[in-house]
Amino acid sequence: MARRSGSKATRSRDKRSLKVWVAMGSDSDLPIMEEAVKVLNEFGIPCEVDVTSAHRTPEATARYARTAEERGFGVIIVGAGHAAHLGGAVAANTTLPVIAVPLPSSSLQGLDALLSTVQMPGGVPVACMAIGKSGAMNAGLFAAQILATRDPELRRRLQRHKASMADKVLEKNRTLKNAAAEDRA
Ligand code: C2R
Repeated sequence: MARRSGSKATRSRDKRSLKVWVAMGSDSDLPIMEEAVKVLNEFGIPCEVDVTSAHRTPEATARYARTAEERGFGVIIVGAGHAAHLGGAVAANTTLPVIAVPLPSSSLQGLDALLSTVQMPGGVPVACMAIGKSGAMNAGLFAAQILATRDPELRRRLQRHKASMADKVLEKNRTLKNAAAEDRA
């Protein structure tokens, strides 16, 4: 499966912008990995999504990883559940940064994927996020932060995003305090 993000923001960004490759072990991973794609779309970062498996399609996976840089990708996000081999197998075949999301698809609810992803042997780094949706969302943000090191406009958008997140928490706290004050009155 290959898909391009198509938001207005994406189209208006510099054509030379590096893309993010979002790879997942199965189409059953898509509902969670969509969180990463959503974030990339929000920030106008072009991405392509593929289902590929180090276990089931090892040669295609290695080929995708080896050619990622020449195909214009700057960061790779990988999502896999069960005995997750995908992050390591991709990282073994590229020097691009690989961000992995362990997915809760097995009866061990992601603990298996977390351990197989986070315990990489020295020499083959994989940046491991949290299990599940938060991890997928953070993978999108982390990819944006990596790309922002060479894109000041993207960095400003990330700063605005952080400030707006803080404003929302402050607003929630104000609402809570006001409700408590009304209860006391
Ligand atoms: P199915 O739903 O297709 O049976 O897949 C996938 O990421 C998925 O969460 C079940 C789970 O198997 C995972 N999978 C891997 C790899 N390939 C598929 N962990 C891999 O290469 O690491």
